[in-house]
Amino acid sequence: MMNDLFDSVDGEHWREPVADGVVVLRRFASPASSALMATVAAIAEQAPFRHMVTPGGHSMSAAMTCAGSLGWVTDARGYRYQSHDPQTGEPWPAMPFTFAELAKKAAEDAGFPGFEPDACLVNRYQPGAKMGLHQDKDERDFSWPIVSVSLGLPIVFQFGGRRRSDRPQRVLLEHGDVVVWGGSARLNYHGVLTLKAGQHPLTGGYRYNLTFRKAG
Ligand code: MD3
Ligand code: FE
Repeated sequence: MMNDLFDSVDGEHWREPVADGVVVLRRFASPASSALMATVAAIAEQAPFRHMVTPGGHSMSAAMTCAGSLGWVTDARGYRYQSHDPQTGEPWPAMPFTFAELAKKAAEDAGFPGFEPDACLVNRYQPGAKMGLHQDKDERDFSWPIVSVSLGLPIVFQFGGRRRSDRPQRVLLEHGDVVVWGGSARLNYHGVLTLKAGQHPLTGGYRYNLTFRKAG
C-alpha cells in the first residue's frame, strides 16, 4: 500500500520530508542505538554532563557534553566552540568513528555528501528540561548541514522559520530518529518543548540528543 506521508521505505527506516533542506530519517539510528548509548557513557566519563550557564546568567535545563576536535560552550563571555573542556581543562573526547560514520551516512542519504563532522554536542534532557527557540550560528560554514540523533524518551521538536516570530511547526522526535538540517533551513529557529516523564528501556528517564556539526 502507498503512504504519501513517506517518500520511501528502506527496510527498518523511512524518510519524512519536513521542509526544504530538512528530512527526518525515522529510526535510522535504531540498530546502532545501544552502541551509541555505550559510547555516550564513555564520553561522559571523560567529559561529564554539566548544565552550562548562558551569557545572561541562566543555567541551561539540558545537561551537555561534547566529543570531537571542537566542543560548544557557553559561559558569561558568550557562545563559542573550543578544543578543550573548560571544566576539566582537557581536550574534548575524540569523535568516535561510529558517530562520524552514522552522521556521514545520514547526511549523504539526505543529499549532503562529504559531511565530516568535527563536533558532536550531546544534550541530555530530564523531565522538565526544554530548549527555547534559537538559531545555531556559531559554526564557520553554514553550507554544511547539522545532523541530529534522538535517543530515548520522545520529545516535541519545534521547527520555526528565519525569524523568531515565524510560527513553528511541531514534529515528534522518537528513539532512533535522525534529522538532517541543511540548505535553506540551516539557520531556522528551532527548539524542543518540555520533556515529559517516562521510562525508556535503553535510556531510563532521559532523552539524549546528539548533534553533529562541522564547526571549524
Ligand atoms: C534546525 N538541540 O543542540 S536537535 C541544539 O533536540 C539543539 O537537543 C535540539 O537545537 C535537541 O542546538 C534540537 C535538532 C536541530 C539541531 C540543529 C538545527 C535542529 C536544527 C539547526 C538548524 C535548524
Ligand atoms: Fe540548536
